Amino acid sequence: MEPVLFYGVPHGCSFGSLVALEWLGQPYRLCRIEMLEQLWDPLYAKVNPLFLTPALLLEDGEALTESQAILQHLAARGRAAGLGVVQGSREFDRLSEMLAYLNTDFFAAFGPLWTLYEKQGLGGVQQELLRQLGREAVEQGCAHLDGLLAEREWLLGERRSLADAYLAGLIRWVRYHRLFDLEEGYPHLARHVRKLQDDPAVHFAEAIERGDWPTGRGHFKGHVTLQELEPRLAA
Ligand SMILES: N[C@@H](CCC(=O)N[C@@H](CS)C(=O)NCC(=O)O)C(=O)O
Repeated sequence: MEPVLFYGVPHGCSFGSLVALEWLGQPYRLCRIEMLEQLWDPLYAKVNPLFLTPALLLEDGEALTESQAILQHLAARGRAAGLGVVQGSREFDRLSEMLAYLNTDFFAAFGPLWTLYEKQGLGGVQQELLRQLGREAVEQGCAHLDGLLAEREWLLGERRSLADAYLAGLIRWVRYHRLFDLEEGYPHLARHVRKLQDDPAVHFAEAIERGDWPTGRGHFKGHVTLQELEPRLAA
């Protein structure tokens, strides 16, 4: 069977891997994980014992976890789609560098805001502090990305890479947490986000998250449940 991406809803960072699969243009399936469910199916431990999404089930039944590893893996498969990078090349290093930045510093900037979203019973001062810490960290990240995009069409230069796909997922959290309008302080980043939002793969990923069943470019072969996948999961 084709590789299967386990993607999480709502608002998962797996969005970037969904976009990447559409850009790649090779057959794949999806398995939907409702992240707000109190107890995830214990079977998911065979996919990721940390109970996090995304994860990519490979053809041989091994699961690959961590967005950065999944996106690097997809990039290695993506030569025909113009997304491939050869390990050891400067392009590969730049992709690793950008994915690492997005997956650590930029992702973590939203941490206080997710804590605020998830934790019950916080006092007003605690809530205010978390919001302020999150907002400041995200502002810093957006300023960095805006500076890069002032001189480039895409995050890595003149052509798109899977770092842009990953950013398409994370940057939605600015609006979700009602932080600020990108158009006001970060015009280059805002331009980039508008371009990504017009991308058919981004429309496809949004439709998948909403629960519609779009066809995409024809490489998406449908959903499969965790139970259906059980015989394929490595022990
Ligand atoms: N380092 C991991 C982090 C993955 C992660 O935090 N995933 C979140 C969604 S963005 C998740 O699955 N959360 C499940 C939960 O909070 O229960 C990666 O980059 O893939």
